[in-house]
Amino acid sequence: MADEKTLPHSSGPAGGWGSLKGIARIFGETWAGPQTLATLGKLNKPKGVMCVSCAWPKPANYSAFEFCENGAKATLWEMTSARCTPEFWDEDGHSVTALRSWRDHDLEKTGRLTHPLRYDPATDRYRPVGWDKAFAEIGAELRKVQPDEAVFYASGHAGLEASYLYALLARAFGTNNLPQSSNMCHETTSVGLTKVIGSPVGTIVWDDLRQADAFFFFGQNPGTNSPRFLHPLKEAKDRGAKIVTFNPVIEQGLVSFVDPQSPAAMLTGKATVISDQYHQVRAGGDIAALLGMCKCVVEADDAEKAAGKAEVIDHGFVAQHTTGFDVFIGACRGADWADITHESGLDEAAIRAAAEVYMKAERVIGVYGMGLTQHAHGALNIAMLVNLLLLRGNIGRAGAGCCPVRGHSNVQGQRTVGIAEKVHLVPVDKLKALFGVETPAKDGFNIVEAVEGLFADKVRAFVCLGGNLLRAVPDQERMEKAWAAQDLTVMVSTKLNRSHLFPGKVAYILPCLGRMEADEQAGGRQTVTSEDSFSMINGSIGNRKPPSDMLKSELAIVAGIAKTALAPNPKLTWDAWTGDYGLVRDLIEKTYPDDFRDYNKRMYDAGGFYRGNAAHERVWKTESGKAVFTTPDEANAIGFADAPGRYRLVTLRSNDQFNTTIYGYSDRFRGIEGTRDVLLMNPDDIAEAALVDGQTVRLITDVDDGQHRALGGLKLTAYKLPRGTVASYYPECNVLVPIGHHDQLSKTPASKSIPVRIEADREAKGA
Ligand SMILES: Nc1nc2c(c(=O)[nH]1)N[C@H]1C(S)=C(S)[C@@H](COP(=O)(O)OP(=O)(O)OC[C@H]3O[C@@H](n4cnc5c(=O)[nH]c(N)nc54)[C@H](O)[C@@H]3O)O[C@H]1N2
Ligand SMILES: Nc1nc2c(c(=O)[nH]1)N[C@H]1C(S)=C(S)[C@@H](COP(=O)(O)OP(=O)(O)OC[C@H]3O[C@@H](n4cnc5c(=O)[nH]c(N)nc54)[C@H](O)[C@@H]3O)O[C@H]1N2
Ligand SMILES: [Mo]
Repeated sequence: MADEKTLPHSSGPAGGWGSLKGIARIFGETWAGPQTLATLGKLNKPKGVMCVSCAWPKPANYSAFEFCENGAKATLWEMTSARCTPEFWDEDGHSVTALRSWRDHDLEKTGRLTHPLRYDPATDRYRPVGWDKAFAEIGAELRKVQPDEAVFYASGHAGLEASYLYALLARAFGTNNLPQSSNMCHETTSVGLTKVIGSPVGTIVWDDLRQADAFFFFGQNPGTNSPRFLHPLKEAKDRGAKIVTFNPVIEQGLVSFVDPQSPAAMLTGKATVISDQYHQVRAGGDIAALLGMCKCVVEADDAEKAAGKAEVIDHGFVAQHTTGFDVFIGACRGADWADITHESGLDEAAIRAAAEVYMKAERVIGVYGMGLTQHAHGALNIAMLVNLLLLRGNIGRAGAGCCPVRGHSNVQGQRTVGIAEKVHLVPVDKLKALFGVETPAKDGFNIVEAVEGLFADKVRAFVCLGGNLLRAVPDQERMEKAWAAQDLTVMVSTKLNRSHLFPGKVAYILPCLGRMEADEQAGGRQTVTSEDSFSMINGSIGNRKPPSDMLKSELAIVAGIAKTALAPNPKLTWDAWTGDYGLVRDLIEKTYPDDFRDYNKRMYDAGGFYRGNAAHERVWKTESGKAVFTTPDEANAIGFADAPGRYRLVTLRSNDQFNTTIYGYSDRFRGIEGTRDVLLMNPDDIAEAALVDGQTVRLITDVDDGQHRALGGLKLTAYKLPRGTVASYYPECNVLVPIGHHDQLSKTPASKSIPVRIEADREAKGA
């Protein structure tokens, strides 16, 4: 192994002064104005604004500044003083085709969109258009296609009110084609976790964090993606809890943290060590690592019982609450350490050490993210983590449970209120009774099916409530061609992005208010609500002056489209709903009475109100009515065979991005500065492949399906990674992901292990 000191590394702990510098740089670049500080001060507090970044919960006992480095960046990025006005399209070099060579960062940096825009094929530019004209044409175009030829996508951002109406619009139009960003993300949880514990969402709440004795992190990166999580983790460490991490990449937020809200810590620079153990598992190796840990628990239980001592497995819980136990522990006993260590890339002692922490802890929380969900056998990854938790009854009791950390600020909530492609998730009878709307009997498309539908010419119209779908999905190059062949594309957006640059035959960009902005309607200033990772519902009131007086709220845009696309129905009172979102909340409460009791009254409760979760109460809404032990039928999660020269590519988020929104080129926690065009690789792998650190390489997808997928211009960078695992950034790598490479159960694209080959890139500049 090369000298570790020469490898890129973090410039310091997570949080600390580095995070303040990160915020200050975006502040300088966007010049969001001095009022910004007042807005930041209101973030995530009752009657304030709920952060537009991630879905991490808001504590009831909030501190003076209840935001993090990346929440502040997202806020400043949205509040930028830059404007992308209609004049932008008059400038030289600003044709739609020319803009395709722009970087994601530069497209969004043009600022907030100010006017509704219609694509003009004659000049290859977008031109301003009035709202009424836009709605009239969008409605007319939608009515020309068959209901199932239209798709209504949502990125997990819009509030519960707009989302509920969006789902209603699609169903009244005649389709369940309601894919959502979570189809690329935690769909594995929605399907996989439901299969084993009957819950599509996490089971823990804020109090559980305070009581847990140990946290096990699998493939979730709090330092970058949910930084406010670091505060309860620091508190946990201060009271002696243990943290064990499994991740192929050393992520600084899981190594150490300086609380930027603590003057003492900031002045002394005293960092809290986060992970007591850090295991660099191979990409896709968690099934084996978890099997090894379970094996240790089963063996320890056998030994203690033989010695007449207390049991290690919670047999009372297992007997009362679970199925599949006997077969599963048989598989644990029979598992071979040579296989476990080969597949996980970890040695036996490391796995035994992790199991020791697990067995000593009274209350354990299992945390996970994209490192488990975005694999060909992602659902099995989740089932294996659940196996470990179930062995000692670590679900549905105080201080214990399963914690999938969700993505967008309302991604979970959109699913709760009906943005779902599967009919069995829809309260069909309620929609009929309330609106006379018949839900179509056929399941709609998820993302993978919608993309396949585009390739097969079965999708003719696409409406996007937020997001940057063309940049986020697999097989990006094929997708761009298919996308532009549609009859209609409609994007409800705040900023310009690559998805706008492949307009359909009729194409609109509809600019909307951000959550920070005052949303004034006939009934006065409106509140929107969202649901976080702990199933808490919070109200959010924007107070900033909108960047243009031409903007409409997301809800008003949904209503505008509905009024022209749907046949008149006196029960669909779009204007009244637009005037008063409280009426929409009443409808949500009527549709989902158990979840949203006293919705309008409780939405400003400190920390939000709890929607409840059956698994949290040990009620298992699975087929058998029990929690399920799953015996693994796969040795790893990758879904392809290993072969010489074939690597497992992990696609990463940097600390300077929110999904396809690229704030800048500083991934300071990983020591990568000034570029995103890198391929991280173990130094011994570099040597074995006869490559050289620093040279320019090209990745080729190693799948034999008749498609050629390649990405060049990447600077090879020696990095501390497990052998055979390489890493590069998302979304740049999406040209490499085959649409058919996804979780077997949920169809979540397998973005965390893509089979690739690596070649020297002789075409690249400077190669
Ligand atoms: N600032 C910021 N915040 C965000 C986002 C953002 O882009 N920027 N995105 C939001 C969204 S939509 C989401 S879904 C979440 C995503 O948040 P996360 O779930 O944290 O997602 P990633 O950063 O993609 O990947 C998580 C980790 O998985 C690890 N990993 C990769 N493969 C494996 C594996 O096989 N096993 C294990 N154990 N680990 C593996 C990676 O090294 C990485 O550290 O964050 C949300 N919050
Ligand atoms: N290879 C690879 N691919 C991935 C992933 C990965 O880890 N690796 N992660 C996947 C995941 S987890 C996700 S969630 C998807 C993300 O996919 P998307 O959700 O589709 O993408 P975002 O980048 O979040 O969308 C950014 C755009 O949203 C718009 N926007 C921002 N704020 C608002 C708002 O308030 N309202 C509206 N209407 N629009 C707004 C802006 O125009 C901005 O350009 O990508 C997935 N793709
Ligand atoms: Mo996500």
